[in-house]
Amino acid sequence: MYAQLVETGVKRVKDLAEMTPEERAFQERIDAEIKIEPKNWMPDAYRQTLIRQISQHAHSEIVGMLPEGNWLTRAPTLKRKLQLMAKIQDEAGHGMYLYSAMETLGADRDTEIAKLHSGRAKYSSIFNYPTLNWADMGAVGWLVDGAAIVNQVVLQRTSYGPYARAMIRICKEESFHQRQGYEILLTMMRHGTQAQQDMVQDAINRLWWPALMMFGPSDADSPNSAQSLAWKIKRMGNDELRQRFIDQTVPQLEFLGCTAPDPDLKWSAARGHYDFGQIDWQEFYEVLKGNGPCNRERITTRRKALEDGQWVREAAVAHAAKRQQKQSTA
Ligand code: FAQ
Repeated sequence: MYAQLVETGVKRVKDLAEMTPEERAFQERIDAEIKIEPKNWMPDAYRQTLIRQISQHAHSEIVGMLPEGNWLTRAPTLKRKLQLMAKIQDEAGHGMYLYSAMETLGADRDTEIAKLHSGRAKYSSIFNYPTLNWADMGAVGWLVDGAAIVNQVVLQRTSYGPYARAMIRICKEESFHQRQGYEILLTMMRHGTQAQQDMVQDAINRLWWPALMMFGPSDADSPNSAQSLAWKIKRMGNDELRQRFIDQTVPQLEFLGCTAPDPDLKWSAARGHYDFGQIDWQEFYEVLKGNGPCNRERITTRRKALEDGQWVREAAVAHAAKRQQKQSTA
């Protein structure tokens, strides 16, 4: 995969002979599958790539709470409400582990969050789509967390130690999220009315393609993949992961009794994979530019949350300072 990308010249990656002794020792450590830890020497571009990816990942977890938070007051039963609340709280926790992992690289949390709020930092495109009915809570869990797991299971082996370790815990929780989502849909399909079954199909129709976009542009168009694969930040390319997700998901789709909004989706015995249709990359890049259905709403909500919480942060700092003063005079 990595060799293919380098050959296609997507982005030229230095070979060992061109590296400085420090860079060579670093690459050899990575090639030997030894994790890079915060105090180890690392090329600045490796550090910057990780800060970019981990901060985007953290922002995605935090912004990702919003489409589901929208449904907390309308969950159909107490049990569903508790599950949804637990899931959303898990996502907040994921954001916190990831911001902490990012800080081990010397990045400042407030600075990175300010970039999100000013529209300069990216977060996953999927969270710029609305959640219109209760079946969307099932489809988000099944498709969005499902896609997130496929991507994150391989990130458990990423070369940077704190990121890899955060992923282990996150994957365990994402797997519960995926199952609760699928179970919502299965219940609606098996025991629901025709209207509820239609809601499931409608949710899948709207979220199917955006879920496939979560894996990022095709490797041939990805500016970061070749170097990130060489540094083993990424362990598999975007296309390979997308294909893996489709192959795992289609049998679950069939078991639900639903269809995908893709007339080209069919099993290819020759490839041993499902073939699928063209992704609308124009839509993807428009969402990245801030022109998705909910981009403005999401950022406005996050900014308001920061402003509304200002007095709590100030009170916590004042309380800590007072306690410290008491302790030092005791
Ligand atoms: N959305 O060269 P590549 C979740 C950007 S967590 C927005 O391929 P890279 C849990 C990319 O940043 C979901 N931007 O980039 C949950 C780059 O921009 P830049 C988040 C995207 O980094 C569930 C440019 O396009 N997961 O869902 C997207 O090597 C339910 C070129 O792309 C992660 O973040 C996109 N979909 O590969 C929470 C996993 N795709 O910075 C709540 C970790 C690409 O050069 C509810 N991240 N871009 O200007 C990764 O694995 C990678 O960063 C990729 C992108 C694969 C996302």
